[in-house]
Amino acid sequence: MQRLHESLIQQGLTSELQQLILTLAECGVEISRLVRGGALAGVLGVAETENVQGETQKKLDIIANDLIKQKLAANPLVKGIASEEETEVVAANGNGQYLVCFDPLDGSSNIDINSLVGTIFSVLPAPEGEVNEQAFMQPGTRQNCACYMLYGPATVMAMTTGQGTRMYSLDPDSDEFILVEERVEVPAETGEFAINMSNQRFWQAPMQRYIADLVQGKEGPRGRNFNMRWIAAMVGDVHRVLSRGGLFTYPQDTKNPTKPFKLRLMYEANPMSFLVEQAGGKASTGYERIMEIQPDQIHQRVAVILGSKDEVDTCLRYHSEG
Ligand code: AFP
Ligand code: FBP
Repeated sequence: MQRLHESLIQQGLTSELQQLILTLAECGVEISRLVRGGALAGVLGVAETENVQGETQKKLDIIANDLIKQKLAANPLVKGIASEEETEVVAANGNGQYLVCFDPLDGSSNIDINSLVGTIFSVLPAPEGEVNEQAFMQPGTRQNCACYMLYGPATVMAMTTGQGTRMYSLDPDSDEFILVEERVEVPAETGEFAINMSNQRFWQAPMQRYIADLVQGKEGPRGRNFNMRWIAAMVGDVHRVLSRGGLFTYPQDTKNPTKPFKLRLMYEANPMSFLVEQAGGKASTGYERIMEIQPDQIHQRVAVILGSKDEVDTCLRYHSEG
């Protein structure tokens, strides 16, 4: 049985990166506790509404955001942070070596139905000079570490520093993450896909054709049946992909003409792409590798197609055909 800190030492990471990852893990342990507490912990409900005691309730995503901000700011290695819940990037410690981007509670609409949610982190090297949005404008290939915590029947953490993807499970007795899979491998082939089918009429032509062929199953050009799953929390869907393969996509759509993409590059698409690629999978927008995108805004959104390599390649073939 290997504990997280032992596994970080075994990977030969610098003591700084080890320390930072331990701080990220601590955030996961505390948010896990809050999620498990549910209504009893007073964390459900709408921000700024009053609970039965007349106290102001905060939504769990705001509580999780504040908790992570405090923990990261208290770690001298962190120079700046960017969160889904913060409009601007936040400066932390002037001499820090790392920038941390995060989604404090991914899939937060699931919280009120007691379903899967998680936290996603992406760690970048901090450049010299001031912490401003420009400092974060680095492609995903520059990430030092990516990880997510999934608060499900068990709390798990997937983590990569570029030496494969490892899976840990939280021991509820000791509150420690224990290594459960040293080398996660996403099978190249799959019979499972994940997409929000209710957006079908808004997709572009290549995705329309690709999904239509999957849904035809044995009788269609693919010649076999496919199963569909949708958790409505990217952490849950990506965790399934890492566990047993699959293709997950949130493609471009025209549902909201001012918002053609849903998922965020810096703290959703990039870290998940790093985790999936390090497990032998693939991640693309349909036209380019996600991790090679040069960002120009901290909250920018992208199309995401990721998962089992051969299936992603098949989907990309539909895109290359126009
Ligand atoms: P099990 O009894 O085998 O768990 O199946 C029940 C169930 O999981 C149900 O809870 C779901 O709504 C449904 O099956 C999912 O079915 P699909 O596999 O067709 O999505
Ligand atoms: P939020 O950042 O608002 O939580 O949106 C992200 C997300 O929840 C993803 O985790 C998930 O894949 C997707 O949105 C679900 O979208 P939909 O509401 O279309 O099912």
